[in-house]
Amino acid sequence: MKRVFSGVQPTGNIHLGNYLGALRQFVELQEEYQCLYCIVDLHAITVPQDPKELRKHILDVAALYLAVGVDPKKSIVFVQSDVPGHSELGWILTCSSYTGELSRMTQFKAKSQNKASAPAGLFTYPVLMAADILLYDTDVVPVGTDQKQHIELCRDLAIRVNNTRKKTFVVPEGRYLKAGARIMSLDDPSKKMSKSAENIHSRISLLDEPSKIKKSIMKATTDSEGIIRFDKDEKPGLSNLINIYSALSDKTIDEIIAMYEGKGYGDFKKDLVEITVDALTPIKEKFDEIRSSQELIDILEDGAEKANEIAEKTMARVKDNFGLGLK
Ligand code: AQP
Repeated sequence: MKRVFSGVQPTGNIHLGNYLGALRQFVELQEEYQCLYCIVDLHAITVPQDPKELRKHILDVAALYLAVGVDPKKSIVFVQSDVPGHSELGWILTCSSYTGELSRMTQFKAKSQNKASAPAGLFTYPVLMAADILLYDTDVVPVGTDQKQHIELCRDLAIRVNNTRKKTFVVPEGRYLKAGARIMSLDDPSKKMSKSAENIHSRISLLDEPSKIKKSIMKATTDSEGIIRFDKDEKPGLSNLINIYSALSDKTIDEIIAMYEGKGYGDFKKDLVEITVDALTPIKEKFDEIRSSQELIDILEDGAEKANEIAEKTMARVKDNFGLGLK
């Protein structure tokens, strides 16, 4: 059975971008692949985190995985720092990477912008992400298109090591959905929707109350033309909302535009609020059921054990091919 790996940082509550770009694929893929879904807490500490908040977010993200439909009987759900192989392989791959290629990563550039000095972890973050993926001989990585450059780096590292040593890694492929692959911020559609953006109305979190969803959508930046049409360059705000509408309703963009011919942005936004609330209400209900249960902890402990079993096999092969340790 081919293998899938993906992860989400526990840096806040999962938003529509994470859901539509990545999580919906998680659920779909577990029917066909052996899936490992990770809460990547080591990535979260590339920027300062309050320890109590971080623990809370780890459990929130884990509960949200289950609430959107990840099934622990089919998929391995675990926390990254519970598997030492991630850090170990991260270091080994750091030694196979170049500072030039890492300094070209757009996410590093964006996150270190306007900082006198950026944390080194932010710089090496894509290498740890490559380690996460390669540790499990992953074939497919379901992510949003914002991660394309990191997936390319992961492939380059795998190919580089395979070409300079014995074949060590499976070279993975990224998997990107058409609708939802890149959801933009509601207040500034030139930026991607993000958990850590300051303005809470820039995003819709999966756990938002209906009144907050309504406020965020009704406030969302559009334009003054007043005609509902899809044009990412001329009308980025409205096009982003149409994209969200399409991803949540399974209607095509053309169908949506035809439905709103002659109607105003107000009508469109009101319907989008309803569609969003309808889609997120069952997720929130399931989340509330699971979040404080012992079952959640048991699932994560069991997941870490299974993930470790796979990781240890890969690490034995990697160490052997690199000549590390005594055997
Ligand atoms: N706006 C987005 N549209 C589509 N997909 C997205 N993803 C993130 N933002 C969007 C996808 O969600 C998965 C998990 O992302 P992550 O939490 O590991 O990190 P991120 O991409 O850095 O997400 P955020 O929300 O922007 O977090 P912060 O603010 O903490 O940096 C990935 O598959 C990603 O592609």
